[in-house]
Amino acid sequence: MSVPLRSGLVVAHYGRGWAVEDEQGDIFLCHALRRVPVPCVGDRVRWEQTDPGHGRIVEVLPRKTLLTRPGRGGRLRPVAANLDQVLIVIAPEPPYDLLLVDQYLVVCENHDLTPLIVVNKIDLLDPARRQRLNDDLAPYRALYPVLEVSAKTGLGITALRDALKDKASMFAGQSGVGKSSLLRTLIPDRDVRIGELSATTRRGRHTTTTAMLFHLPEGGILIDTPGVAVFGLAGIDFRQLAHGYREFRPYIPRCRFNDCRHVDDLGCAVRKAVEQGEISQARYRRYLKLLGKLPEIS
Ligand SMILES: Nc1nc2c(ncn2[C@@H]2O[C@H](COP(=O)(O)OP(=O)(O)OP(=O)(O)O)[C@@H](O)[C@H]2O)c(=O)[nH]1
Ligand SMILES: [Mg+2]
Ligand SMILES: [Zn+2]
Repeated sequence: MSVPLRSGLVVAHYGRGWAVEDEQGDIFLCHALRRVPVPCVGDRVRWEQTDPGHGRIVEVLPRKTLLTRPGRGGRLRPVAANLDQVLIVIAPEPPYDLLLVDQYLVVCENHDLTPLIVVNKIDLLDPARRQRLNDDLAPYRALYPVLEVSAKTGLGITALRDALKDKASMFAGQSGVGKSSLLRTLIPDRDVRIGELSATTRRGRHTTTTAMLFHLPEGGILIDTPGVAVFGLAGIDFRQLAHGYREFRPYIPRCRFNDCRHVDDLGCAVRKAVEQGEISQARYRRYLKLLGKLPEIS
């Protein structure tokens, strides 16, 4: 006798299993049939119960978007599915790395994900740091929403809440920028504790060790991730890299050669725009650095 399949949402991934939430909000620890694509957080699945609290995923429903990262043997591993937007979190402490920010932005631009830049720990800004932050972020403010917040004082949290409402969002950013702290200001305490309990491992107490999905009280979902460069530039070629620098786009069709890499190529309109101050030099320098990191043949 076959058991009817149930609908579920993958809310976490542990070593060998996935936590699947059913329509009542109950969680089941599941494994996946070998023939299904490797599930990830945010996946809508069809599954069947095998034992109390346990089950097996038999189908992963088609994904609206899929974020991947490099895995073992050069293969891409799924990170999160069905996202609308990525919140790239930086803070005055630990010092931010704009190359990493650009890398996240390039990935978002090439995966149909809306990026938002969130500057947390704004309470730590003294006038000198404020000046530096403003200078650094000027090219970004012209391209993307930038939200300034403090998980500690609550500053800017209402605007953040509004930006998340009814969307599927994920945090990305270095360890220690305050992603989990922000999550705690947005989600009822009870839900966060349950999530953390089920993610308990032998590693650091506060550091997030696995991507985990939470429901926002106002509607929408938010995925907290561990603070590592989760996506890298896997699967991005030089054209996608340039496309990921949004401000380059109007110039790219005007380059003389259609395989222009915008370095020292003859008749490069992007480079000319940099020289004429129409494109930020700092962003262009970071583009060159990331270009240098791509595999030779791309
Ligand atoms: N001053 C200040 N400290 C903050 C703020 N937000 C978080 N912190 C502190 O920053 C530290 C790291 O916060 P977490 O929320 O664990 O950072 P995370 O980004 O989740 O780190 P990982 O899970 O390792 O990726 C903690 O000691 C927090 O108390 C803030 O707005 N202001
Ligand atoms: Mg965390
Ligand atoms: Zn060019």
